[in-house]
Amino acid sequence: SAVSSGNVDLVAAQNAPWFPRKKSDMDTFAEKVMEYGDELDADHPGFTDPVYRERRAEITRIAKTYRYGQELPRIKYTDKEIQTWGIVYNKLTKMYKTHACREHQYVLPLLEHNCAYAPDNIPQIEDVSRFMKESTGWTLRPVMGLLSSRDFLNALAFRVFHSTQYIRHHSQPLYTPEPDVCHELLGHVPLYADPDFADFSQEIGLASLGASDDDVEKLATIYWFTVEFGLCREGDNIKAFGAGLLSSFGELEYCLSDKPQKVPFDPKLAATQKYPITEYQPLYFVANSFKEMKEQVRDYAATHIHRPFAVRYNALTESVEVLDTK
Ligand code: NLE
Ligand code: FE2
Repeated sequence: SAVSSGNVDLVAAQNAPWFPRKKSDMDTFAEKVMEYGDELDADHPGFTDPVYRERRAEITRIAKTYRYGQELPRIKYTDKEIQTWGIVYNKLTKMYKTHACREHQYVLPLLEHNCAYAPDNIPQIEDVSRFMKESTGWTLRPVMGLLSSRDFLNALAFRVFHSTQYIRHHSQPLYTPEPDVCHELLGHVPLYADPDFADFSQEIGLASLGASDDDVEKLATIYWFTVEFGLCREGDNIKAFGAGLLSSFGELEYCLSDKPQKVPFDPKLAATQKYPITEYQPLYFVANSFKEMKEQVRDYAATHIHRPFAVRYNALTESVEVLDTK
């Protein structure tokens, strides 16, 4: 079978939706951010606060001009922003002891030690990205807001995670429907230092390259029920590993209570499960382990995602190779 990388196109891949082949290709995502949905607009606590809106605009302008290879932008956070972070940080770190999966609990002290995670300091994504790179080869890229599912998932194939840098509105530290710096740094980042979780996430990304819109939506839904809102088994207990849970002290409490429904993780079921985006989840999937989850998603992709070509990531060249399977 033929292999191509970089800009060389194989016939089989020519009719598939475009996808990045190398890390700098993701520069094209920088300005393609989706607007907030109407739903988020109406709900957003900062929507009527002009000071907050101006600050958000300032931070997102910085993300817009970032290009691959540059140092990640450092933000000088205000006292008010640091205060919001502190409230979230103190509440969450207390709850992690009983509610977070063991991998998350293992990594957080390392982040405190290496990346200045603290109640009175919002860590800088440049420092965090360096730590991740040394742990598992993952890196961060700044992003203005929500990317399309396709762009966001495609980046995962390269072990690249898009991170916002602004913070939630101070009036609602408990829960926000949007990603913010608390969500990225406290929810997502610790898990990306875990080797099995790191592999698992990249599997979703690789499956999304050149996939149909319908398949991308299914993969995004699997991502939602694992990376964002996943629970996992630990002996006789259930713990949270989803970033949306680990960054919301409201939902973190709720998800392990007996209010929501919990079912064993099955990618085929998760792929088409409906879910709300602006309130606590009524249903969670419970995985057995990150290793098993990785196998499950790999099998799902092999049997349910139809592409006339295969892809593999070459970590030496940091590019995606396309293999002709015809
Ligand atoms: N609900 C989460 C939080 O409050 O941190 C954010 C979820 C983003 C998908
Ligand atoms: Fe997220």
